[in-house]
Order: sequence, then structure tokens, then C-alpha cells
Amino acid sequence: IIDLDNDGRISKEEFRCAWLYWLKQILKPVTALVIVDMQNDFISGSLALRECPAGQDAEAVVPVINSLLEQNLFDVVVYTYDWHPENHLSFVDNVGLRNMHPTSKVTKEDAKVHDEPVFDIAGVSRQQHLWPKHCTQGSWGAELHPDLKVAENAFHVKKGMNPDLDSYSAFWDNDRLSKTELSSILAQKRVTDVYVCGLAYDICVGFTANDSVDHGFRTVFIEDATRGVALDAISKKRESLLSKGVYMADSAEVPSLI
Ligand code: VGL
Ligand code: ZN
Repeated sequence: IIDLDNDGRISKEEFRCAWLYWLKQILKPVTALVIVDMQNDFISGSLALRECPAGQDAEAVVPVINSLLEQNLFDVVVYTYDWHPENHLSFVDNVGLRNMHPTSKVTKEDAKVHDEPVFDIAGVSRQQHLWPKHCTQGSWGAELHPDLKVAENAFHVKKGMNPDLDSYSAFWDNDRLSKTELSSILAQKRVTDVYVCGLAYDICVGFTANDSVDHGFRTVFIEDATRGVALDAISKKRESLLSKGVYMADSAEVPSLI
């Protein structure tokens, strides 16, 4: 890859390419694409992002992710699913099912979507953002978008099954009490580099990227392959991920990173 026609010297760009080439020979990176929650409910169902404060079109990421998959860039592909039981505490209609903590400013009677009441779960206070009922196990809303390409030999990871606890990250629940299968899949495949995309930027993709760094993976966030809920939360999440060392990428540059 080194072209010595430049008076026998190599250019900076050639040096950079050679350096990266040898680094990869030594480190042998193993890459995984983690496609977060590309489910009907977040695209055109009960929690459609276009009806959330940022008003973003979640369907626009389907062709971006399909194009990444068609290039066969990744050693491992994982699809994650928000997979809630009917009585999940994040559903606004379920607020009456549980005790509120005395410090909660939100009451059972006036709770609405995007409120953040504090529940008393067996003596433990737990604050929870309220959402419309979404991604219930086995429902149409919990299925992947029908146009999303499903890679052969991909892994499928479910999260959010505990009725009393939410799970934004695909690695573990919001209180870090229990793990999903994701970290053991990535460990078993000797993955070093995790690329994240999907829905939603400021919620499940952001939490997954954060925890990917905490698990020691080089983490790339493919920004044009994700959409979010609220603009202020998106920019806060972006800053916090950058400060943790997450690389913010455009899907077009991903092949050059691998
Ligand atoms: C998500 C809200 C509630 C997500 C999941 O996948 O980003 N957002 N549950
Ligand atoms: Zn959810």
C-alpha cells in the first residue's frame, strides 16, 4: 500500500494508511453492529418518534442500516428488542398498578406521558419516565420494521422484560441489576469494536453506546442511522458520549473505519 514514487519518500496520508494497516494486523479488531429497537412502535406505532417532541422520521434510518448490512462490513450483527410485559411500569396506563413514593410530585390521577413519577417498588424508590404502552411481547409493535434487512446468523437480544424495571441499554437494566445476553454474545465472539445505530438516539441507542464504553469496547455511534425523542436530550447525550470517547460517525465513513 506504500507508493514510493514521491522522491522515495512517503506522504503523510500514505504513512497514516500504513500505520493503520499494521495496527489492525496486530490488534485484529472484531466488529459488531448493534441495531437497537428498530421496531414498528417507534416508527409508526404507539411511540412513533415523529409524534415525539423532536418530530423526527424514524423510518428514514431503515435504508441507511440496510445499506450498511448490504456491504457485509461487520463480523457480528445484533438486533435488540424492547420487549415489555403488559404490566410494565413505564406504561402511562399502568401507573395505578403500583404505589407512588411519597416524594413523587406526579400522582396516579394526573400522570401523563413524559412525566417522571417516583414509584415505591418493594420499599425501593424508583423514578420512571412514562411512555405510551409500546413493544408488548409478541405484538405487531414489537416486530422489526418489515423493510429492515435481517442478516443471516444475526443475534437477537430482548430487554425490558422485568415489569418493575425499565431497560434502555441493551447491556443491562436501568438500575444495572441484571444483564441481557448482549455482553456474553460479544465476549464469546471476541468483539473489540461496537458500532451502534437504531432507535432512539437519546434513549436506548445512547444508553447502549454509553455502556459499550463501560464494557471496554471501542464504540462508534452512527449518527445518520439513528433518530431521537427530544432535541435537548439528543445534544446532551451527544456531548456526554463524546466526552466518554465515543466516535461519532456518518454511515458513509464506516467502511474506512473497519
Ligand atoms: C425506548 C422509550 C421507551 C427506546 C424504549 O428504544 O429508545 N424509548 N422504551
Ligand atoms: Zn420501552
